[in-house]
Amino acid sequence: MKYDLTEIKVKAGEEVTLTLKNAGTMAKEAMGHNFVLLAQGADVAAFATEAMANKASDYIPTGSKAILVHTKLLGPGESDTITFTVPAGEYEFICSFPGHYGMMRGKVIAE
Ligand SMILES: [Cu+2]
Repeated sequence: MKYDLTEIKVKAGEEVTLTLKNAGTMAKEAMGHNFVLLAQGADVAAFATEAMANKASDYIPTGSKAILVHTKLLGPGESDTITFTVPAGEYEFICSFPGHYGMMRGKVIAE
């Protein structure tokens, strides 16, 4: 239960393509994973708590201002590709599946 990268360096202002693949074998309901990139200054713990209450939308609180971009919630062997562009700075990312963000988190560093 971890990302293979915990620090992702990107170029500020340039489009980034990111693919998340769930290399696990457990069912999505028990061990789904996603990648949620949070706005600068977002309260990670508060966001994760809010996300936990949003099972119906795969733990993505719809309309949350804390979310810059996110992948789908992935089951074993599934993958999803997203693109995003961010200004220079550091951005935290987490997996918003309940109980995962303590282990599954990292930073996107744009420079
Ligand atoms: Cu996860």
